[in-house]
Amino acid sequence: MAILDIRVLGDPILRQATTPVTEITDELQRLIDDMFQTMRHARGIGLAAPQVGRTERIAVVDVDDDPMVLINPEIVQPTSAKAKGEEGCLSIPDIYADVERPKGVTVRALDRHGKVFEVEAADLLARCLQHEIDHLDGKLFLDYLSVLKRTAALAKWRLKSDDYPGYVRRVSLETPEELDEHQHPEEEL
Ligand code: GNR
Ligand code: NI
Repeated sequence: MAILDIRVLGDPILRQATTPVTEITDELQRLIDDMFQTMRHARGIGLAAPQVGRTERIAVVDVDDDPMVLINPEIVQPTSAKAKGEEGCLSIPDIYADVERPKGVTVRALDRHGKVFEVEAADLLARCLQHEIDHLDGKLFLDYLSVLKRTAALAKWRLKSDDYPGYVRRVSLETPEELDEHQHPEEEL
């Protein structure tokens, strides 16, 4: 297994739509294992393939110790009820903001064996699933912010982005302290 480099805001791969998976190869199984290892090392609750430089429509999530592989996921039904909650992204370290989204979603996907499943989720899991599916469509949580808040977030990011030459975040080299830093939201945008 391997801890993969994480692409950060500015890398064009984060804005590309992904390609649906047609065959689950051994190589994809290894990618999935590496994505879990990378997500855990970086202390994230989800990770989408473009964040590790891949264009396949694959994401992993782990909310409340329930690891889930999502291949070709789609939202089949959002709830009409909305909820606001704080989001961060491993590809935009140290930037946090409130995002309003459907409070619940039903997602259909293939598991790592290619078997179709549906998951009905609410609250944090629903938020995480929507965040990951957005990544697979080239979308980032910043896209939901008001112009004012997005501008503030981008100004803050511009200062941090010097730490990630080539839009690469080498999480394998980050110390536990540095990783924890990214877990502590500072001021609200
Ligand atoms: O670790 C993460 N936490 C998180 C918090 C609120 C909403 C979404 C997320 S996903 C994020 C990891 C990540 O960037 N996944 O793409
Ligand atoms: Ni993200």
